[in-house]
Amino acid sequence: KKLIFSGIQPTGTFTLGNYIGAVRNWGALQDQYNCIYCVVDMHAITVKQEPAKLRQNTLNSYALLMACGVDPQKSILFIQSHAPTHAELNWILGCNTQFGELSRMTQFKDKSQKHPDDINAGLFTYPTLMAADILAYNADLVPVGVDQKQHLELARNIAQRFNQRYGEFFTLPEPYIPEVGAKIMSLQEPTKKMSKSDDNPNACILILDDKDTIIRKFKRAVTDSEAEICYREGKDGINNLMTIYSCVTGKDFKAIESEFAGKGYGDFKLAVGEAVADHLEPVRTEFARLSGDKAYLKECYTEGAQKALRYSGRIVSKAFHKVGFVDR
Ligand code: AQP
Repeated sequence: KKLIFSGIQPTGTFTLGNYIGAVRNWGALQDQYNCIYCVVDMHAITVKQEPAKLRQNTLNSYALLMACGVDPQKSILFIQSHAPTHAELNWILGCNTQFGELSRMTQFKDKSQKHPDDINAGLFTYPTLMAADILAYNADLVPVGVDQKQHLELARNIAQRFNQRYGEFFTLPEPYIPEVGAKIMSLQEPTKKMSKSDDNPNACILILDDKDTIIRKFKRAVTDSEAEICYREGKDGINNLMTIYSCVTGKDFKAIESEFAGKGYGDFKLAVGEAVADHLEPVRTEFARLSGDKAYLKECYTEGAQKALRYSGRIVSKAFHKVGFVDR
């Protein structure tokens, strides 16, 4: 079986973008692949976090992944900082990454523009830690949204460089990007991706939003001045709503176009809102149940960390040996 690795930052509640582009696929892949998933708290501190909130968000994200279908009995599900192997391998990989490569990363450029008062070294080397997350397990496939494609390509380049320098060792990971929904856009600025850290609360649907909130946000979604519901270049707002509707109902664009032929944007937005809210209802219910059971969650993440450490420990020790460190 091929090995899958992916992670998500505990920077807040997941958005509908995180859910459709990445997380909901994680559960679906468990039967076909060996899966390792983690809450990447170390990545989260590349932008300022309030400690108590980060801890809470990390535990909530862990429970939320389970509520979205990740089963800790089938997959290894853990918290990144619990496996120090990631930080250890990060150092080795950082020494095999060029300053120029990191400077070209669009996420670094975007985030340093957004936080000009805190362009820290961790933000700059974020992609080497992400490469370490993946390479520490020699993962074959990495399910991500389109925005992470560039980081994944860098991870492949770093792995390749290491292999050339020290001999074949790391597997070159492939991105696993969904055909529809790999980039869900902001409801307020549909040319920008939907993001957890958007300042405008109407721009993103959080997967724990209640039904009324979800419907209200969709009603306010920015569209265009036409009146036709169809998927066409230039209709960014409608295209995004159609993508979302398609992802939660399974209907294709043709079917959606005929369903709403002759109807107005108001009707369509309401239908999308209701479909999303109904789709997310079981996630909200399961999250409420799980987050109340702290002891069980702790048992799951402790066991997850042990398995992750055992797995990555073997690979990282070999990488240390390859670069010429004395065996411990
Ligand atoms: N809008 C999106 N559409 C599809 N996929 C998305 N992902 C993120 N936004 C969208 C995918 O979700 C996974 C986890 O993302 P992350 O939390 O690790 O980092 P991110 O990409 O930085 O997500 P956010 O929501 O934009 O968070 P902030 O605002 O904190 O930076 C990834 O696989 C990502 O591709």
